[in-house]
Amino acid sequence: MIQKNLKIFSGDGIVALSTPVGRSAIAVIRGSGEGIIEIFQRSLKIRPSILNGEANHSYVVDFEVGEISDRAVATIYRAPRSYTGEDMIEFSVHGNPVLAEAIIRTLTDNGARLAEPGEFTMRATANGKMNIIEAEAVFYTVEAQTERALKASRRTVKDIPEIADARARIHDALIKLSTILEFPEDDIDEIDTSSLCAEINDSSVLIENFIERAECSTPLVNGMTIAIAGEVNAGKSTLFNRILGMERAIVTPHPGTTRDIIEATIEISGVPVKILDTAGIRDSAHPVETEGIRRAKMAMRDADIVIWLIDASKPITQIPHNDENTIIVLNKSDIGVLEENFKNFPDAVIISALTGNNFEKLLIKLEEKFLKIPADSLIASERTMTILKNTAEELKTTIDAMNKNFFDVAQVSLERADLFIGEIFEPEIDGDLYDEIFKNFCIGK
Ligand SMILES: Nc1nc2c(ncn2[C@@H]2O[C@H](COP(=O)(O)OP(=O)(O)OP(=O)(O)O)[C@@H](O)[C@H]2O)c(=O)[nH]1
Ligand SMILES: [Mg+2]
Repeated sequence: MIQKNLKIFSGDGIVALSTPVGRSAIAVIRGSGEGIIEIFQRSLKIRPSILNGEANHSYVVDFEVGEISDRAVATIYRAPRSYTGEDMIEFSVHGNPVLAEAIIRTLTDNGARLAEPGEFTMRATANGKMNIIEAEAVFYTVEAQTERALKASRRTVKDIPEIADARARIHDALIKLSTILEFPEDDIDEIDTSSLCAEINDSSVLIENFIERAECSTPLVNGMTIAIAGEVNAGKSTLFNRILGMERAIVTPHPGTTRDIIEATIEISGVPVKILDTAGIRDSAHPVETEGIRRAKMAMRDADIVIWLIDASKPITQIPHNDENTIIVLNKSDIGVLEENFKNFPDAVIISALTGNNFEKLLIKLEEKFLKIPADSLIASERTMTILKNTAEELKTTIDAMNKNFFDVAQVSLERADLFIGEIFEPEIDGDLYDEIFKNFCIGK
């Protein structure tokens, strides 16, 4: 079943390389849509024929592309029992990019079209194989950089029934309320509306709970950037190396050692974190160092978190960068912290990047301040969050109106809640939705 309102999708035969481009054990070329198995059969001269291949079966076949003959495994899926809900084929060949490209070129020369990024998943959504939250979870699952992000994306799929339950309750309540309002001769005051209110309330609780658990999951998906900044010689590169657990950046006693920004990605509390080591900030006439300082300032501006490092054994010469996204760290505690630095920075974390003393405390502070993500967190896109928040808002209005016996008002807002949440389960698949969700997927997904 293909929806009428599709602008960019028509169920025609599409193909794409579904494995990464490059050399690998196997490359998988995927096809979906009307007549796709026939296109593979004809253009690749597949033997024995797979035209009558059974659904969910794989066949070892011989095929030809130009003068190349080779062997492949063809897995056949038949509509509607496939990922997209259409006829599909997955063609596994030797993982050579030249071969994969030749096959795809032959297929597109013979009537197939190159799939747009995410088009397979978009077709799955259009054909009712998955709802919007599930489709987005496909993206988050593929993109997850940490085990924690992966778990959260799969947990989200597992919890979709809660949102489906909320939707069913909203729908049910709307029908009941409309029935009540259709019979004005009955005295509404005498009608027991408490079960109706309970139903609306329950759906509201389910949705609010989902929103709350998905609210702070952005760092799990997008990761965070931490810039280590401060005066020259404060020990920034030493701290950078300690966080990484390797001698990545050059450390010397000469002030102004680091010029370029050095970047590395690690995982802290299941969050992918990009750490930047930057040039020490001071007044400098040296053009190379000046450029380094300019870049350091840009990195500080763009980072989610700044660790401003101070050599605590000396008086400071720069006013520290300090805002709600900054952690001030007094370094070189092994050679002593000046009284004035203690006094001026009472909330600072005091460490020795050289010996590692108190390093754990810095990590704990980072986690507590910026990386607090609930253990049962979910991942949802901004778009889904807006839909859910709009639904929750309408439900609140409904409950308020019900409590005041303004049943007409309640009906209008309940209707709106029903429409909002419907966008998750029966989305209008069009170019806008494609741009918002599927465009960022890999080709072949
Ligand atoms: N005693 C002591 N020395 C440290 C500590 N951290 C760094 N140092 C020393 O301080 C000097 C400068 O360290 P770096 O890590 O290069 O400092 P930086 O802030 O990156 O310096 P620039 O790149 O020049 O801005 C080196 O000699 C380090 O060994 C520390 O915790 N204790
Ligand atoms: Mg340095």
